[in-house]
Amino acid sequence: MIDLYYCGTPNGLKMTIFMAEAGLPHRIIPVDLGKGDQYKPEFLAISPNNKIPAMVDHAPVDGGEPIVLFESGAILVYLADKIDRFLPRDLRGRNQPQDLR
Ligand SMILES: N[C@@H](CCC(=O)N[C@@H](CS)C(=O)NCC(=O)O)C(=O)O
Repeated sequence: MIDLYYCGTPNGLKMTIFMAEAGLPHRIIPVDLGKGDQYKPEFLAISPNNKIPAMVDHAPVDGGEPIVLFESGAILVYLADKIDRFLPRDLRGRNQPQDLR
């Protein structure tokens, strides 16, 4: 299971859109930015820059200890890699714009 530390801001919504597209089971852990939840020690232990989104993957593909990540870009790359979708493996597919015509 993936714990997603979330608030309904654009950076939070990136995550829920990705989760829906990927069909990844996850649990939302609400972080109320208006109330200052992002400064609580338990959240800072996961996201030291006091920002959402952050996540804990309790079932990483290597079967090892949970993976803790913050920063939306890093999380998106991690999740795409985890499910082997949305992120081409080859150098040019991954780094050059695709012709979508
Ligand atoms: N570069 C970060 C930006 C994250 C970010 O700015 N998160 C905002 C909400 S959209 C936040 O948590 N702000 C709380 C704060 O700065 O106290 C990312 O892409 O994840």
